[in-house]
Amino acid sequence: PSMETPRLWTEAQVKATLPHREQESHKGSYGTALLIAGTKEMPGAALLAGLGAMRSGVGKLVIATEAGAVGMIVPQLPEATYLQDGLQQIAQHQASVDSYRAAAIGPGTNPSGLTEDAVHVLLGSAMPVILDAGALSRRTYSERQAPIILTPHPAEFSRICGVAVDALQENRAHYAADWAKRLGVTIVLKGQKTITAFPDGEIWANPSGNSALAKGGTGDTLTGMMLGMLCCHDNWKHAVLNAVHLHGACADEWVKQHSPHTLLAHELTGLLPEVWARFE
Ligand code: B4P
Ligand code: MG
Repeated sequence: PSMETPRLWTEAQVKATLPHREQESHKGSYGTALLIAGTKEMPGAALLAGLGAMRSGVGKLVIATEAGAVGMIVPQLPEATYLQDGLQQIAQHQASVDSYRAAAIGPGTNPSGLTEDAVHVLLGSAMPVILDAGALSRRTYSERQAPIILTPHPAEFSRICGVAVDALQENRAHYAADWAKRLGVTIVLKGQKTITAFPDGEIWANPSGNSALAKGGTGDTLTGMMLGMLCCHDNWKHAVLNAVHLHGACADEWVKQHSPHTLLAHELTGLLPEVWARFE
């Protein structure tokens, strides 16, 4: 296989590409994001992604989740609004997706026919779409103008491309780049030095982050952050790369004072305000 060598998306590049928040702006300027996440059994994933999105520049957030999850999310994220049983509503064309600036689907959801239908509806829209966790399955993608962003960890990527995790990990950049081109999507292959491979062949590695992130929920937080970033950046590639970098930078901030064993995913979004400010 060819040896793609990704460049690092550095702190300097993040600083140069983060968007400004204009004085004259209002919430409409930053769009409404749609997050399809969480079930009654896994409401936390929707909360973590919701916190990530609302801390990452978006104007408004609608969380499409199961009725049973709403009551748990509201006390910790009163700023969001809801589409109850939103997965069904969107999959069955009962709720329109026309008014959103970007969407993410998958954290805390199960792969199912309904999820496939909802993914299909989202891909029929003109907005950037992030597919994570329960929405990552083996499928092909038809040509569309707006970006499709897959955020698999190595086990999920292994299911998509049929290559064993060990072999994948030996040559992460190669496989990410290959499948980004084959599928015509952006692949954010998570883990140590997360690889971001764009369908046009551009490829980057992320220098931030550490083993504190090896814990349930941190991926859901990243998906939310990326969703928010897509809404406040003009350049969608910068949004993806900056989300990955800032997510890792929050974990780096954590280990300055705390053991890497102890991070909780929601604490990443607790740290984000001060970490982000240092990049501005
Ligand atoms: P799932 O049940 O699918 O996990 P999840 O809900 O997706 O968890 P979450 O969303 O919080 O974390 P994610 O990994 O998306 O279970 C995962 C299964 O896959 C498990 O059986 C696990 O063992 C396996 N698996 C996961 N990662 C694997 C790997 N690298 N190799 C082999 N098997 C693996 O997101 C985690 C976030 O933390 C990402 O942003 C990631 O980049 C970051 N991160 C994790 N470890 C890191 C590290 N050591 N250094 C830097 N960043 C790290
Ligand atoms: Mg995950």
